[in-house]
Amino acid sequence: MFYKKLDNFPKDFLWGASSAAYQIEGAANEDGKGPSIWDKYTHEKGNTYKDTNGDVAIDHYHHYKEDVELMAKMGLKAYRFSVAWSRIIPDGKGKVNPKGIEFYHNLIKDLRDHNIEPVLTMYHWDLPLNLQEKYQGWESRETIKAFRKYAQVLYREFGDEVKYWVTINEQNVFTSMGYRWGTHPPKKHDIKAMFLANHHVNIANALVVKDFHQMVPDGLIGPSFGYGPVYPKTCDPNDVLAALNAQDFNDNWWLDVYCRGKYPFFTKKQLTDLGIMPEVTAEDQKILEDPEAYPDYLGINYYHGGTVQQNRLEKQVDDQKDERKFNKVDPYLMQPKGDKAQNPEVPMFNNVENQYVDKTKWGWEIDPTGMRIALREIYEKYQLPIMITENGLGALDIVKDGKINDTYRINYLKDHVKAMKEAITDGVDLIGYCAWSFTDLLSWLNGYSKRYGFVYVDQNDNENGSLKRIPKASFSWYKQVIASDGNDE
Ligand code: BGP
Repeated sequence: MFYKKLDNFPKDFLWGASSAAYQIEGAANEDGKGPSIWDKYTHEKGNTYKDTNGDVAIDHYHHYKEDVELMAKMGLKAYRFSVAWSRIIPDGKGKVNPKGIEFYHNLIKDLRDHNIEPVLTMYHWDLPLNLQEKYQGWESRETIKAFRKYAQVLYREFGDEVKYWVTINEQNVFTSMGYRWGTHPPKKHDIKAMFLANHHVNIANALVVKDFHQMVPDGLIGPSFGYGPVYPKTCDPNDVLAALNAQDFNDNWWLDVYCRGKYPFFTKKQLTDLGIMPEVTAEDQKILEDPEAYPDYLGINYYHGGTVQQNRLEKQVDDQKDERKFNKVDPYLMQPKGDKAQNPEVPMFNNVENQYVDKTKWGWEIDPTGMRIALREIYEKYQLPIMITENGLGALDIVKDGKINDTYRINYLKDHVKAMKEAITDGVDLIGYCAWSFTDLLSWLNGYSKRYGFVYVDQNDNENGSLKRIPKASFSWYKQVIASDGNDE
């Protein structure tokens, strides 16, 4: 901080909170919903912590009215949720399921009735299973077609009711975890497949953004990207160069494509030399570079950054397979192992610990200044309004005398709210903040014990909780933040 006085948050700032369909809805087989790749994956033994799954989750499908009621009580201005593709089109590409459409109409209406701005994510990882089984999911261009059709259904149905749209959640995370690290479906260990799938997601993203601009001219659309700034371990120019490499490989690789329609030259050259760069046809390039396919704003999920050094590991990279499994080491900090083409970043940079920041119980760095740095970097590069679409603390919460006194979460969020205020004072065009998460929910790989919510939900790793909702201390704190437009944190 170097200002004596910070600017205020804008009056119309979207103070919000987030969720994702698979993590909250439950009702996995109800009202015509088809299975998704996550329904299958979580039912295979050993894939998730204590084999937890989203069959019931926190049963938001049946409790959504109560949940929206709580949002209204908190004074929430925006709520980010995702639509389950296989609720809308059960097999991913065929008939539309009216019951699925109805559910989201009801939810959106309820939000609007309570003056809560819906922020709709179209894809938060739960690909319809049929598309995976029939076409190998994102490895096939058939999935691009299916996604485009699905997006058009959403635009037609909800285009009048929803202004803020998110195309794809954390493309960097689900492609790496799914195709490279084998910890998400489709559980592959094939980096070439990862970059191919990723390229197809890029094309799908560009096409649906362009369609959106035609079909929902008054709306705003963008991806939600999991961004982390990269720090060099020392000022040794070789470490600084490693940080530049890592930023290109971890961040620009996605954001440059979304916002400029081009893969950044450095990483592209490395992947091409290793024979793992996907083919980009002239038609693809045209789709990506069409300014109508550029986002209107950027959704940024910020948890923390990373620190790197020049390569010193080439020969001694540990096998972290077991640790990776339940995400104790977080997805951004995976250390590669094995052959070169499968691990292109090894010569470019090595991930190391940052001695200046604390960590959560799950090993995630706590770095609010990194959020300010992220906002500055992104805004400087792409000059687009930014919405923080996720940020929060995963912790074990204890209920004592019917209350949850989560001061650690309040402190975490307070520091991040301050970092946003500093970024706004720096001049960043920040339009909203959706904390992760509104209620407690299913953590993809960590079950129900790693909690993020403002609202405690009595659900557990045996999946037999009462589902009772209890606002935590952080609920009252955030309510006050919102009521004071962020000036009283
Ligand atoms: C992000 C995802 C969210 C959420 C969050 C916390 O990557 O977009 O869906 O899960 O991380 O992650 P976790 O539940 O693993 O702690």
